[in-house]
Amino acid sequence: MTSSIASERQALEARARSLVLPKGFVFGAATAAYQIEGAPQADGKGESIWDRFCRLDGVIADGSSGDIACNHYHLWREDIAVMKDLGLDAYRFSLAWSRLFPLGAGRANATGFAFYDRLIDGLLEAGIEPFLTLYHWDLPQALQDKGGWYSRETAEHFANYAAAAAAAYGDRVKRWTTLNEPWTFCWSGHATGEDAPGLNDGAKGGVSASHHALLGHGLAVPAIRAEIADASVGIVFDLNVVEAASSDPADVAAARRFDGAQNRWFLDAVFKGRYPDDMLALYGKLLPDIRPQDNAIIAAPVDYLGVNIYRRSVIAEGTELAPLNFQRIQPEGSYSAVNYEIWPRCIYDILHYVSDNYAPKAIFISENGVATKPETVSSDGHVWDDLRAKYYVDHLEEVSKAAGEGVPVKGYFAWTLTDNFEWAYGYTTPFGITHVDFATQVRRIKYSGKIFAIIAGEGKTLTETKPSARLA
Ligand code: IFM
Repeated sequence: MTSSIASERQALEARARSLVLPKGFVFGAATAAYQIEGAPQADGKGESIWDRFCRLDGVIADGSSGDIACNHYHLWREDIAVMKDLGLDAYRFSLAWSRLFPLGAGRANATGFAFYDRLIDGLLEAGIEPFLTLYHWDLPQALQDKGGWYSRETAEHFANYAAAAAAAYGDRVKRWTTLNEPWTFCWSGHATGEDAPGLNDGAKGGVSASHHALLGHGLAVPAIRAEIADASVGIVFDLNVVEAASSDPADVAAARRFDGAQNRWFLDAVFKGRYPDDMLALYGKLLPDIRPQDNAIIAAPVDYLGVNIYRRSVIAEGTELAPLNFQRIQPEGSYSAVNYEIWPRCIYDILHYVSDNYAPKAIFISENGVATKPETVSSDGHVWDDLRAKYYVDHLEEVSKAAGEGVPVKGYFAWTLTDNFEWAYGYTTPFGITHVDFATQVRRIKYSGKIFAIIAGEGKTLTETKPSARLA
């Protein structure tokens, strides 16, 4: 190692040690069932839309699937040991709906329920708080066969599944997230077909799926509360900081439409009880059947908002996804392996955007992280992912700044605990703070994980939150 690399690392570690965050701030890492569990048919699990989608030719960059992934279904104890080594306060994971209800509704699968019992008990024994997500994209295929998120019945089945999960785990799990990233699973799955179920139905598909998914969320919130009196229930959106590429009115209007589709559509529905008027007018005939009671159902009060933030979107007028009609402009800068601009300020801006416009009671950064090309273990036995290590410190400094200004940000989850199956990218763009050798399933904490452990453990200075001049 050259002396300049050594001194850069020392400087980064010093920055990690001097981060200031509010008292009680939660540090965790996040995962999703299909991306890590493997064992798609074990112990009575039913087929999910991702099990089916990955069988199609050419949809996954390296032709892979989540069939084995991190084999977390069998190696969950090893993963809890990694979390302990990282000093995590919390672990955000999702349930595979089709492990609990192989057909999505009806017959429950006791062995599927038992798997998450073991995982939750293991986390609690290790002193790690479970943050449970009900839906991270793996709809039971049997429900897809009946219309999936185009059908109102899927929303009702989702609420029943939420109630059953809450009844089973609510004595030990208090933090519940209904949906993870409806924008992505609705639009990439139904408008462009890049993700499961692979439907290419344009904006009509994205809008219809998103309304029924939000309806499912709204029905699930009271269903969870009915089972768990002290539950803290929220939803996770993938939000973008949206900027117009120029002051040309056409670009400004395109940026507004993009912000409307990705951010305001979801935030307005949950926090203001109605979809934004400009987007209702824009979607017009593409809208599904939105019934009079739906707005109130979707706006069931939540205890927190989870924000997944990966990038800013600089938008110009274009031809993508009519009637959104936009194109992405790539400003000069550095980009991750999935071509997202690395721009730490986005996390500060998005925290203010949601806090200033929607005033959620609490906000968690429920995912933030960076993809690289596949990494190798160096001769000294380490995985030196300096870019990712710096990414975390840079982004957490922005979180610290927003928290210091009074934004009620209560925690931060790294995406992701271990390298895993990155959807259409397969295993070509790892995001983990822990390296996985997929041939041997050996886990090895990367340099970024060591930096994260400094922050999560010994490093952070916790302060009482100061009221914000900006928010007062
Ligand atoms: O891997 C995904 C995750 O499933 C949802 N949020 C974005 C991550 C990185 O692309």
